[in-house]
Amino acid sequence: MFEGPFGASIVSRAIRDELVEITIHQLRDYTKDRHRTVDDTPYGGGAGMVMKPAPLADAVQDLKKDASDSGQLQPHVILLSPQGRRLDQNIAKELASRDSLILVCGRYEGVDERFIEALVDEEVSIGDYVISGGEPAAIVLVDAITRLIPGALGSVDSAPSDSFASGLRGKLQGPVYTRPVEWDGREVPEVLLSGDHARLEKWRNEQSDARTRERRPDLLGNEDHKE
Ligand code: 4GY
Repeated sequence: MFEGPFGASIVSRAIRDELVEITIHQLRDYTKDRHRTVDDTPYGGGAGMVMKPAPLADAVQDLKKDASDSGQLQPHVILLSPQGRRLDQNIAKELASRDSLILVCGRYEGVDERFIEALVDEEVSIGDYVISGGEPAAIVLVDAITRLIPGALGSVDSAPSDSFASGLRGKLQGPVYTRPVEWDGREVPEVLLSGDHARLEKWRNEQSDARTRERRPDLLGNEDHKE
């Protein structure tokens, strides 16, 4: 599941350039029984299966020990789950500032609560919907974090929200256009061709405001995006 997303574009370049290091671990490698069991039926009944605490705990403890043995800081342990703190750009920034993370991906109906209590530092959600496992959520989180690591974005990929001058500061981006100047009877707004920098900046800001008011009024009037 990770090969594609981590093998392409910004994340793969960041790995190549040693700006990030990502290792994948198979939970079944931390089981001790012949069938490599990672799940079991829920106590109290109910549909589906629950992830056993021991393989998860052994995996996390093993990775923490690796960190200690190599003189690194203790990793911050995150479980991707809909019960977590909702991911936004501020949380991505906060996590990007950490030395290392262990992202735990659950499956089935859930993860035994005792593992969460004992070893998970926080739960993070990528949104209010259910997906079949934590892996796609981990991929989203890794992408959001990697983009924030200095040097990870090439000159072609810009970081508008990093710039105070032209940054979006918690608002939506307005419309963008490229060539040709007329397509399918539709024209590029004249201001973009004018070369008038002050007018352009003002227009972009107005477009951004209007779109945010219309589509995401919840983003206006909260200061959460400010540093
Ligand atoms: N939404 N945000 C999410 C998710 C799958 C059962 C725990 C989400 O982050 N993760 O839906 N994850 C569940 C599946 C075990 C993870």
